[in-house]
Amino acid sequence: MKLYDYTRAPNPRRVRIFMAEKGVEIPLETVDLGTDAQFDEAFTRRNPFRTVPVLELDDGTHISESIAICRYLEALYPEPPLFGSTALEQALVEMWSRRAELTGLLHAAEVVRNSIPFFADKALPGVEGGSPQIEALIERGKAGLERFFTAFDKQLENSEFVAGDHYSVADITTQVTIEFAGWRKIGIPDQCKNLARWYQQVSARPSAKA
Ligand SMILES: N[C@@H](CCC(=O)N[C@@H](CS)C(=O)NCC(=O)O)C(=O)O
Repeated sequence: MKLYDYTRAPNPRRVRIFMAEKGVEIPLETVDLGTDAQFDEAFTRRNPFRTVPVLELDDGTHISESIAICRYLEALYPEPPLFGSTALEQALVEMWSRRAELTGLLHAAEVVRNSIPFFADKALPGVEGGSPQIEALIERGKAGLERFFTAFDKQLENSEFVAGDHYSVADITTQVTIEFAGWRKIGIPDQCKNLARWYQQVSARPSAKA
């Protein structure tokens, strides 16, 4: 197996953290997004959506989408379970993972991709040219992130981890979302003490270095 990766990018980081939590090592190959290597013909054959991460299997199969890759690794390496164990845990992990992606990561991407000059005309990932930045989306993304911080802070008031008592893939997406928002100096609001406590805790895990 081989993972097509780009160190700075948030989505490949989700998979690297997941691998570190599992204690799984997979060779990494960098796709340099800084020089638009995702648009190369060879990489486009691996993932027509032209995004990283992509997991290449030994039989030549390619799996993209961070959560699909994590699910595959979960099936191969079930311990420790990061998608929940019981039916209820699995449903709660799914619920909070989707909330982290849809109400967190997507808004962070809205802010970052519509404001950094490097993404001018590349505001959508994997789309080569013709996707201009839209200034209004920066404000909409910031408002979305405020709602995300507040909602996740509330959840963490009585819960050690995002989806309950156990660390899970929902924690990983939430952690990476906060890091990504930090690219534009958007931090956890002062009043979100539970979220700050949790963030300190997950950032101290060895997997945070992945
Ligand atoms: N939904 C995809 C998103 C993948 C994605 O957007 N990856 C970014 C890096 S974080 C990318 O490859 N961007 C390519 C580009 O900017 O053109 C996933 O979960 O893996």
